[in-house]
Amino acid sequence: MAIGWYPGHMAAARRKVAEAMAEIDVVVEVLDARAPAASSNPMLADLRRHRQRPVLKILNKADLADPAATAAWLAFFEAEARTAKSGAVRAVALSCTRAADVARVTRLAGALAPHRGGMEKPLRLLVLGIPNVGKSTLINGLLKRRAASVGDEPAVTKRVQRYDLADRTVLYDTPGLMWPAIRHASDGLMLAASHAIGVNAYVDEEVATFLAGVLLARYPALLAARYGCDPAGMDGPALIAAVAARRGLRGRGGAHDLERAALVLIADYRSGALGRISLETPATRAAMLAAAPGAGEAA
Ligand SMILES: Nc1nc2c(ncn2[C@@H]2O[C@H](COP(=O)(O)OP(=O)(O)OP(=O)(O)O)[C@@H](O)[C@H]2O)c(=O)[nH]1
Ligand SMILES: [Mg+2]
Repeated sequence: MAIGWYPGHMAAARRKVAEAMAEIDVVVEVLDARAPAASSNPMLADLRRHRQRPVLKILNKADLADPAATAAWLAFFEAEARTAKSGAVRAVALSCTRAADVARVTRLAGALAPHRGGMEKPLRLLVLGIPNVGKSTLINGLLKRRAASVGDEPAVTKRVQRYDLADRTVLYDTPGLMWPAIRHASDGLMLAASHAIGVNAYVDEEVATFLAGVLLARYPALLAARYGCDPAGMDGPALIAAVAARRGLRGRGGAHDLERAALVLIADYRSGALGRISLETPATRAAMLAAAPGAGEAA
């Protein structure tokens, strides 16, 4: 079943974001470094292009992502930026939970709007992205206080909120936004695995089976280290059964509790307990798009 999640507060927030777009200088789009393309909201890209605003793309949670994949994504976005027709694009990998990383953001964003940032013309930044990627964490880091609510679940922020930074910068925090229809099923699964989607909009075992497939293909050594299993020849369901066996997860009648094992696998990915993992690279994405029905995707 394809994953879709577009609750009512998001439709309302989309209108507010469209209004704010008219009054800001730079979009700061927070992406999930573990799935930078899947976490790029095409609806936000359209809003930005409509107003021709420059964008600083932050590949956030870089501490959880595979550094080699992140380097490949930065090169990919840099190449894309050279052909951008809709305002300047810069990409940077950060961890917004780290003060030193956050400290770089104002300067990077300011460089995209060199005419702004004085007493008369404050630099106005609109922080956008899908749910739970760290937008409010970034806002709090910039403000150096806990002004915005933060929490490890999607849709914590429900309204667009303005904050004034002392050094002549205006920040807008926004609710995490999804879009009405996710085009590629694997994108929905990556977003659910990465905790961007409300729990009622997906089935844990489906997400875990997809995640298991990615991990078996790309990170078998991390699986062997964490679960003491030999991943060679396993498929997704077999890995989930192996997790259940390893953790002694049994249901009534003594059978493996695959539902709890699915939750363990997802939690171990989300927390970084499995290691540093990226769910997609520019190469896996290109292969996915080439194989997709009606192949081709607007950049
Ligand atoms: N490991 C890691 N966790 C992070 C990072 N940045 C944010 N987080 C965590 O991600 C979770 C979500 O952070 P928020 O700042 O609430 O995310 P948000 O984008 O504002 O989410 P919504 O308001 O729900 O759209 C929190 O548990 C943060 O601590 C990071 O760089 N690394
Ligand atoms: Mg928030």
